[in-house]
Amino acid sequence: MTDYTEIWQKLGLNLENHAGLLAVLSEGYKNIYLSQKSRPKGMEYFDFVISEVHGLRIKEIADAKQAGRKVVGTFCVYVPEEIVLAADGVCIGLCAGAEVGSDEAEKFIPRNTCALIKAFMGFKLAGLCPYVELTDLIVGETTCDGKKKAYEIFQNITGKVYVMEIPNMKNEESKKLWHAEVVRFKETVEAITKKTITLTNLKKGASLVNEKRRALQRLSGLRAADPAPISGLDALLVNQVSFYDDPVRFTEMTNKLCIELEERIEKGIGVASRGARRVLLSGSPMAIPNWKLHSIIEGSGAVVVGEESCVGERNFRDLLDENFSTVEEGLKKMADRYLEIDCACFTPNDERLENIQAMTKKLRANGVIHYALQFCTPYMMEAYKVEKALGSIPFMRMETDYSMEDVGQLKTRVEAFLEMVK
Ligand code: BJ8
Repeated sequence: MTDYTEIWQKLGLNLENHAGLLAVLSEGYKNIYLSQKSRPKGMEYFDFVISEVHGLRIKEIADAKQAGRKVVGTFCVYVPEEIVLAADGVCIGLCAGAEVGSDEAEKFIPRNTCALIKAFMGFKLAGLCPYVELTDLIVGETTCDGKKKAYEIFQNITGKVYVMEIPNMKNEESKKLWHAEVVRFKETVEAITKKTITLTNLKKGASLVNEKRRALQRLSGLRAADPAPISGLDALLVNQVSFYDDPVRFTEMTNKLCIELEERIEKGIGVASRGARRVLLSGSPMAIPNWKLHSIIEGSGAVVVGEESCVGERNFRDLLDENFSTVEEGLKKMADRYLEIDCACFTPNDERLENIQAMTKKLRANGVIHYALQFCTPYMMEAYKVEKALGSIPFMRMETDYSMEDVGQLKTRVEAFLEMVK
């Protein structure tokens, strides 16, 4: 195995804690992922990516930086990746899905902050995130209150935070504001990368991101089959990796996986038996390595067939219309495309309800579990409307965080819910 200590050292990581983190991650992965039965062979690539998540991928990004490319970190699917790629930058998601560095984070932010925010602060403060260290720009957004205020503190800590103003409504005035924000972001990326975004490279960026979205849409569509050709755990992993991996390679490997899944469907091969209970998960995003709920549900004999989440459908549902003939027109279409995203931070947000209904139908889900991270007010609040919109479809809400303390309790609730779904 390659030794990456030198890179980690240069990035200023806490080597002792980092070794501990990798050991826990690798053990967890072995128990949750490698123990699954009947996995598609195409998942070997994603296993490899995880085994190298702080290794080879970090080296690739460090090499790209050496070659003069800039690295942009993001926390939200509203940030247009196309713009970063158009300027030959590297775009990476910085959300974290493990309870790490909470004590450190709680010196800056309240205890009752959602786990996702605590984790990205904690990873940085405990010296455990090579991605944050590699970034030239960290893009925040005015979505939920927790993130908005945490970015102010994160700016004090890192000195490289830039915030995009995301409106709370989708009226004409909000659209204008958001369009101006997309233009401002383009100018910021140009200034950081010292590259001009031309029509040609904007179209290239748009095409790369759309291809990635198409591959994820293809994967999502295949999960409608019964028996399900891939576990929810594996599909979640592919979605999580989409935020870190090289986009061209990721798209190629996801499409390759989809070819294998198509063959499986044709032969009737699945990860669970035909007629197994099918669950749609809806709500807050699940960043790597947050595999907790999928693992509980699939460990109870059901299969997760979709994620109505930003680490899932919300990230790839809409393509960008590539039919534009000026940079200005491209940015306008981009602003429109991103404002279609149905995050619970918006009001009203009825399109999310329609999307959940459509997904439930398309994926032939027998029940919906609404997942909200504790203290994630937008999603916790919206659960009420989701339940109403689903009518007689079995529905359960869950609120949890990244700790493992409530696993037993959640398992009992999931098992009781699955009885209803039968
Ligand atoms: S578009 S869901 S990625 S904001 S879980 S930090 S909302 S308290 S992550 Fe999100 Fe963009 Fe919306 Fe998607 Fe706040 Fe909730 Fe925590 Fe969250």
